[in-house]
Amino acid sequence: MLRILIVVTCIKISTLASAQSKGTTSFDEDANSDEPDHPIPMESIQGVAGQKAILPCNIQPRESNDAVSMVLWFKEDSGEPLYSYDARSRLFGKAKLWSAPNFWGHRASFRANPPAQLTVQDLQQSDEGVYRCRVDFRNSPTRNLKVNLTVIVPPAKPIIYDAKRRDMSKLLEAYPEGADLFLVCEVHGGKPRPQVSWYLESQNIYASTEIRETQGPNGEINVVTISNVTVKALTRRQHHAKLSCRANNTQLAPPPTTTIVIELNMKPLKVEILGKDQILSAGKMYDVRCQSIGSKPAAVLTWWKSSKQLKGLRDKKNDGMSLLQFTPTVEDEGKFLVCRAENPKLPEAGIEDRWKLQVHFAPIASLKIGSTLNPKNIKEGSDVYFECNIRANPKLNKLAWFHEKEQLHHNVTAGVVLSDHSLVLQSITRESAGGYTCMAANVEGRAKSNVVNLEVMFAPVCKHVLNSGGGWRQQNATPPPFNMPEEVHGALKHETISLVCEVEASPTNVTFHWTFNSSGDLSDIPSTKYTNEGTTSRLNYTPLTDMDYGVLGCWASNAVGHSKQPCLYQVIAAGRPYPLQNCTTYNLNGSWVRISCVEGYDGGLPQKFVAIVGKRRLESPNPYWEFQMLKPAKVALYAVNAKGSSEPYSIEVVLKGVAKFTGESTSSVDMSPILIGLGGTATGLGLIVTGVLMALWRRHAATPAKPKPPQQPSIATFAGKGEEEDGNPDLIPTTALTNHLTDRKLPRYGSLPRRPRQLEGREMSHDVLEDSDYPRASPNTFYSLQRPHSESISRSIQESCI
Ligand SMILES: *[C@@H]1O[C@H](CO)[C@@H](O)[C@H](O)[C@H]1NC(C)=O
Ligand SMILES: *[C@@H]1O[C@H](CO)[C@@H](O)[C@H](O)[C@H]1NC(C)=O
Ligand SMILES: *[C@@H]1O[C@H](CO)[C@@H](O)[C@H](O)[C@H]1NC(C)=O
Ligand SMILES: *[C@@H]1O[C@H](CO)[C@@H](O)[C@H](O)[C@H]1NC(C)=O
Ligand SMILES: *[C@@H]1O[C@H](CO)[C@@H](O)[C@H](O)[C@H]1NC(C)=O
Ligand SMILES: *[C@@H]1O[C@H](CO)[C@@H](O)[C@H](O)[C@H]1NC(C)=O
Ligand SMILES: *[C@@H]1O[C@H](CO)[C@@H](O)[C@H](O)[C@H]1NC(C)=O
Ligand SMILES: CC(=O)N[C@H]1CO[C@H](CO)[C@@H](O)[C@@H]1O
Repeated sequence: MLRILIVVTCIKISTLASAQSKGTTSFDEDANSDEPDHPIPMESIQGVAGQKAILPCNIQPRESNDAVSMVLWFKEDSGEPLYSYDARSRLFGKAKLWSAPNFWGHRASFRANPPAQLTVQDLQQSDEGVYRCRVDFRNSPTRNLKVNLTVIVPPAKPIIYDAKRRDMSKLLEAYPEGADLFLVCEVHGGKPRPQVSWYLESQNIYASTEIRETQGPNGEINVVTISNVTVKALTRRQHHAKLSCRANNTQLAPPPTTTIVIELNMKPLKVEILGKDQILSAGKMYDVRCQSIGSKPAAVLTWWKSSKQLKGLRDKKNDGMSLLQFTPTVEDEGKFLVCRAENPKLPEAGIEDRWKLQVHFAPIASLKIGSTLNPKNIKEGSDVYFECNIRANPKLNKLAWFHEKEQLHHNVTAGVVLSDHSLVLQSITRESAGGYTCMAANVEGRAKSNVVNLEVMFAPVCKHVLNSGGGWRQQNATPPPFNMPEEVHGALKHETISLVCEVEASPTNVTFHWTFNSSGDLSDIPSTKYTNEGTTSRLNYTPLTDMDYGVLGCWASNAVGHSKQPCLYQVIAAGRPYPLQNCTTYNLNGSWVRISCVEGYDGGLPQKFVAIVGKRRLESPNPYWEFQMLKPAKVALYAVNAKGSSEPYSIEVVLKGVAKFTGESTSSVDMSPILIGLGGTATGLGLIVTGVLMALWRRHAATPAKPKPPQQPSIATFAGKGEEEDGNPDLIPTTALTNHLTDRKLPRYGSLPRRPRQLEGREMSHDVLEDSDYPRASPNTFYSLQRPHSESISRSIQESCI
């Protein structure tokens, strides 16, 4: 209603205005616009298909008192009106509107209010064309106006394909960082043909465009505008950037646009092992972490050590983090622990962080003998050195050397030189042999090396030397320079004694030879006389003449050399001791008895004394006894040495008074069973020998020159016998015996104050039982043992001595 009022007002005003300017307006010419000389003015109008278009038409009358009576719309040159505005009815504002139903129909509507225009809704392509608007006035001539309507058809929504012609709007594919992105945008239709352009975010990027026309199934022509774009070397800044394809063919409507979001796979930017500054201790477990950033999808972290992969634990909370439980070993010192970050989608773009491990550990020492030395050929006197090879971190603060359990100290005078990591031993001795170790220590701990056994080769040395016995010590003298005659062996002529020579040597392959030194003359013993076994040589020696008594030397040699000194054995003429003499007994008090005797010749060897009282056996170093007796009894007294026992001295002990000396020395026959019972070592052979000896004795006894009582052996006896036997070589020279008896020494051999070890060792088994081997007769018999014809006897004596 309001609008109508306004329209009415306007028309009144315009009517007034046109009345005032009547006759002066230029519209006069326009009134005859139908004429060909006056072309009809034309206005160009664009409209977008589907939207509305506004077709202007000036219906203003030229004169104010004039008014529009009718407006008609025509298309092109057609005479049929499409639309009409009929204001011929008097009521202004009640004009009649009509639209050709087979053309615009309801889509068109005319507005008379200035600016007068025809609005066409839902524009269609067929609406395009040149329209004429004819305005009829009441008074003025008719006016014609043209409108050239262009219908713009917007293109279809662009479709973006990738190189494989996959529709990118339906695909979410990630591109590797750095790759070139190639995309195709296809736009169907559009009139006029659209301009297809690409935008990265808001920035236009150049893209080539082409147009293809294809024929549809119904013969229609489809136009496709194609634009290819290449985004070179995608950078991580372009991750999630919007890339759009726009198809623009008009300003009147927003251009159809398709946008995709760039998805990138990005390589890790940084990887870092945390806590690389720490120093590790071998054998301890550490948690080592590695962190990586910048990768999409999250980097896979792997651990490596010397191109060997270690198993790490993936941190579940944080994808870019990995934990390694690492226990370094000694070997890891100086090695690199590597953490590698890799994008599984971009395997070639892995990056690493390296950690040079510093592993501290207790030293590891390994000892070896000097490399220039042949450990199998080290001789006494040579110089050796050992090298202690040490691995340690941190540095050592101590290095010590040990020989067996004993620590070695630097001592140049003792030939022990410690330098750096080596030990030098100068001019080694046998004692240097044994196990060597080095021991190293640092803050992490200490460690001993392996044991290196040093073998020292040395020339043979006698195993038993006098020096160890200490005989010289008792004399408070200086030690002998080397091997003194260690063993004194007594032997009768034709008696074979066994001398055992044992040496220490390295290597133990030893050869022996024996020499005999008599009065400074050295002679070799034929090798048939001795047998060698390992480091032992056994010589069976039988002195035949006086010249055969002397010092035997045993010489040994091995690969290193000869023994410096021989092992010496003194062989002296020796036999069983002489019987005791002048024994007396004293009844001390009650049952206590003392017996003392004068000792006879010891046979050349140390002797001891034995009293047999009933079943008791009383030993004494001196011919002196004190013991208890309950009733009177016979007592047998013997002197004993390594060769055997003397004839017994029998005495009847009477209590309360001085005993009566029976002088019976043959009572040993009665004693014999007792002695057997005591000793138990008599052999059948011994008894047989006894028998043989008895027979021999009888034969001797038959000879006229035997007047001396058997219990009274004397020098004269020996001398007389010696003369009788007429230089019999078996006899000990009188002079020698005299010497024996006078000072109990063998000056010629320097008989020793101590008792030979060998004898001491055998002492206990050596008792008066050997009487069974002993001839029950005078000392003559004793010496007759030395006769050559009694070799078997000699042997049996020897056997019993062993
Ligand atoms: C109408 O306009 C179009 C484009 O704007 C043009 O091509 C055509 O020639 C015009 N028609 C006339 C009759 O001027
Ligand atoms: C665009 O890419 C397509 C498919 O790769 C190709 O066939 C076409 O020739 C390209 N056009 C231009 C103008 O590069
Ligand atoms: C769209 O195209 C028209 C010409 O067809 C041009 O004038 C206009 O600037 C374009 N608009 C855009 C946003 O490209
Ligand atoms: C060095 O060795 C010599 C000989 O073995 C010894 O007498 C001396 O005491 C040693 N010196 C030291 C400092 O041990
Ligand atoms: C040492 O003795 C062994 C066997 O007992 C023998 O094989 C080796 O050859 C000997 N070596 C020497 C140097 O005599
Ligand atoms: C042999 O004995 C004499 C003295 O009895 C001695 O001077 C000499 O050194 C000895 N010879 C050897 C090689 O033992
Ligand atoms: C043993 O006694 C006799 C007679 O009493 C005596 O002549 C002799 O010298 C004594 N013998 C010893 C070695 O004392
Ligand atoms: C009872 C007594 O006087 N006994 C002594 C007898 O003599 C021996 C040896 O002198 C002593 O040992 C006893 O004590």
